[in-house]
Amino acid sequence: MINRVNLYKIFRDQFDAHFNQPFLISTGGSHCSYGDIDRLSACFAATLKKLDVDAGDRVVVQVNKSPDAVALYLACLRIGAVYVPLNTAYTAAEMFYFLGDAAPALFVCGPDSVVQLSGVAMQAGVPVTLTLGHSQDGSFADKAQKLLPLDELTDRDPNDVAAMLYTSGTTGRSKGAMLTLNNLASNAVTLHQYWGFRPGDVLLHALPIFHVHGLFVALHCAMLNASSIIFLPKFDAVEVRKLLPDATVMMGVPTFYTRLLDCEDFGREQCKHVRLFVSGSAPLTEQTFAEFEQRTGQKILERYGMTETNMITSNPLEGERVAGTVGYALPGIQVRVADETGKPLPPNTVGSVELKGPNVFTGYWQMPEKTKQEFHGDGFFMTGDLGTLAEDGRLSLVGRSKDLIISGGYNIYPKEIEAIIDEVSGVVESAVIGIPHSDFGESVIAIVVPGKDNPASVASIVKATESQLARFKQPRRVVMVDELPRNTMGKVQKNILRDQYT
Ligand code: MLC
Ligand code: AMP
Repeated sequence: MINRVNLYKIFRDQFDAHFNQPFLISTGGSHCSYGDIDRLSACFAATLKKLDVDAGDRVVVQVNKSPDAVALYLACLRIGAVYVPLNTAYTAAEMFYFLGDAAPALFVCGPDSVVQLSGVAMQAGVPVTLTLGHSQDGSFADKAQKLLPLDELTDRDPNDVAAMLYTSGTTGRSKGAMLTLNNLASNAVTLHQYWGFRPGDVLLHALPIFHVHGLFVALHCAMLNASSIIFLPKFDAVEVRKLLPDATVMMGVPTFYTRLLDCEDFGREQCKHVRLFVSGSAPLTEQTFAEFEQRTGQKILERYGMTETNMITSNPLEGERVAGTVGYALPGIQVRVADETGKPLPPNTVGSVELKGPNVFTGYWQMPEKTKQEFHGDGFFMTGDLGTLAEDGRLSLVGRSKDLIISGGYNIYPKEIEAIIDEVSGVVESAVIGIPHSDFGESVIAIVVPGKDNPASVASIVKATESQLARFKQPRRVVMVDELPRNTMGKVQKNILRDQYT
């Protein structure tokens, strides 16, 4: 018989002897302790129940980073609801898709967007929309204040879904990756141990909490360790430099590290108490790794993960951290580099990176066919990344078979942007590519073929992308050309475009 569990309880069991310990320390120095978050999340759990949210129901959340937002996540875990966080940069058009697809029992948004988004949510069939904070006008937190905390935790099957995170795809349609309690718990426990979390660790947290990196990797490790978190609303190099001396661990995307290196006075002094800098979500260049070591004396630990799988590989805590590699398969996870049939390739041969383990998601929400396509018959999940495995099992990523741009750690799927540009009157076709960018790693540009009669203008294309896409996805340049380069099969040769426009 499978033992039923509650994910919140797994974390609370580790921090309940530390209720007085500061949990989330805000920039001004005020903090919310582990005891405070326990009470607040219990009140939020009561509010969810009062709003008829049950175990298995989805709760879509698009709010700024705050202790209340963390409490709402934990409240969902308490009652077994499925937490669905969304990037705060998404436009109303994007939100309409997510809300319609996720069909949540509740949508929680920010006060600035509620006027616009409550209409969108209603159109998408969402029964209840609320803001989160204490607005004195019936927000989620206001409702919570009037209720007694709900201490009872709802046990669930470890294979039940705990969270759903949207990830775009080669089809251009975002897919909800369903992550189970076991996916999240197993990865959290593994990372906590692998990265040697210890008493007294303080985490500097400047990542957004709507993605795997900031929400699961960072928060879960800290909670399992009853660690304090210096909780910044967003990454700001000046602020981070100021607060780093109080931290022992920082996690970030490569842009965090290049931005710190851009600060002339950044160096050993600010990092003297930090024992671990982790980088992931996008490739860390060998140059950044080397410069960081030279300036601070610290080797950044690079790890590799994905929304569908949480963390897959990591450079070692104690052994050699090699620039340009993402390290070894984490304990309990099998990683292989294979050909298209799933047959493992000899060491140092480029192939498809695939994996199997307790961390691998259970499927895409309401897309069983799509889910099936991403797995081999033997259960290995195809990441869409290309890599090589060295004899000793060290993985290096060398590219991607999926058409994906990663900008500042955000994934951008060209197909989604091309579909919008192709709809503009006077456009024949388009190709969206990523070109190297010193700050974001990659930057989006669109190459467009206008029609001969009544050709589209750059302004009309910019207008269309502005109204429909989050700012980070909008092309930073639109280039008009007569035709796109194609191979003999008629496929657009994006590699030629990348070379030409880099
Ligand atoms: C912001 N902008 C971006 C952007 N972030 N544009 C492209 N790519 C991005 N990532 C836009 C802003 O809207 C703004 O538009 C302009 O770029 C400049 O903004 P900025 O002030 O420089 O950006 P900032 O707000 O500082 O944000 C940059 C950032 C942020 C790198 C700090 O994007 C960030 O926190 N990224 C982390 C993403 C992350 O957590 N990824 C993990 C995914 S999980 P305008 O209008 O001013 O031009 C995953 C799995 C795994 O991948 O392995 O972890
Ligand atoms: P996401 O779908 O947002 O979770 O992004 C996952 C993708 O980010 C992976 O498939 C990789 O392409 C990329 N990624 C994550 N970590 C790294 C890393 N350390 N180096 C290179 N790419 C990475």
